[in-house]
Amino acid sequence: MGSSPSKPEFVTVLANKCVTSGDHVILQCQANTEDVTTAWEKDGHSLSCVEGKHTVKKIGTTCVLEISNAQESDEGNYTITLSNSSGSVSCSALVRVEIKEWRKVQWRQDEMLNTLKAFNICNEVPELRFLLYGPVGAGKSSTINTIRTVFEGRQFVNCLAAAGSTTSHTLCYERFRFANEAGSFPFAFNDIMGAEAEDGVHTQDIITALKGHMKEGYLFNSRSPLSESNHYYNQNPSLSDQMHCLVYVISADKISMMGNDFIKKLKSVRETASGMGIPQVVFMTRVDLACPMTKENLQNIYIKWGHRTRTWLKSKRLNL
Ligand SMILES: Nc1nc2c(ncn2[C@@H]2O[C@H](COP(=O)(O)OP(=O)(O)OP(=O)(O)O)[C@@H](O)[C@H]2O)c(=O)[nH]1
Ligand SMILES: [Mg+2]
Repeated sequence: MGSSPSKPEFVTVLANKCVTSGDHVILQCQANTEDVTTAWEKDGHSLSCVEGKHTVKKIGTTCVLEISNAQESDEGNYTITLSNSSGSVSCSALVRVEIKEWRKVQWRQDEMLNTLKAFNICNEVPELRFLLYGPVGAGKSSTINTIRTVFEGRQFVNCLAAAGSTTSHTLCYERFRFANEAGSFPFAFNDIMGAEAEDGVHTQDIITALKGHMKEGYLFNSRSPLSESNHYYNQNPSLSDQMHCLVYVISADKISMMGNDFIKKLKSVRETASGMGIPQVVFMTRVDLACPMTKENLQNIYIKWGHRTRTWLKSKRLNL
């Protein structure tokens, strides 16, 4: 009768890897005996080896998985199980794939801020107007607070920002202007109720505001849009009542949870704004809550989250 093989054990285990897209990844460990079979898993499922992508090897007691040309889809938790008739043992490692930075950013604010502070506007409109639009709790009010803090050079928390809630904290149409000792800046930001599938701001109200028909102080009603007979309806808006830029405020940590109803609303608003020739930008908030890399350093935004968000927007045919 032959003796049983030694129970499998690890002499060395798999190590976590953090690589850049395109890199060749080698995961390897060493067993205490050659008399083992190996099985690899990714994220709890048996690894489907793809030709030209994965290479599994066992050389003596060394067990290797090679992943060529690493891409974001190769990220995950890889597990190897060593087995023989005496038992089995597993160990795992995380593979993280960083996307190469796709946008170079000038992180110092001074130059941009000085240019904006010195910005002179023509006589036809006294200020450029920005309308903020996005889901409930996306950070619209906080964005206005932040811009005001940057312009006025002191912490500002007037434009109320709410802690996590499913209904909008901002209920009233308001305009925020900024000023410092030297005078006021020719920019004004309009805060509105969050857009949600049912209880949020009515899409028609966004269009009304874009066209300059909505007067400040109007209390949003998600069930019926502002009517032409309402006191807050401006019948003859001038160029300075209209919006000059539409800012989509989107929270990075909730972007994948945005429902199709909201996407439909967003598309309809976007079509109107584009038809009016209004420039549109996306302002991404809460990026610190989106992934550990941005929490650690916000400057990682254009490595990972910016890329994911751009890909997501493209998948929804929203190339903003
Ligand atoms: N961690 C983190 N929290 C943020 C950020 N921006 C906003 N928040 C928080 O998110 C919550 C919602 O922010 P608000 O500014 O009230 O969002 P809103 O879009 O105005 O929300 P409604 O008016 O209710 O539609 C608040 O608790 C903010 O403090 C951010 O960049 N990082
Ligand atoms: Mg708000």
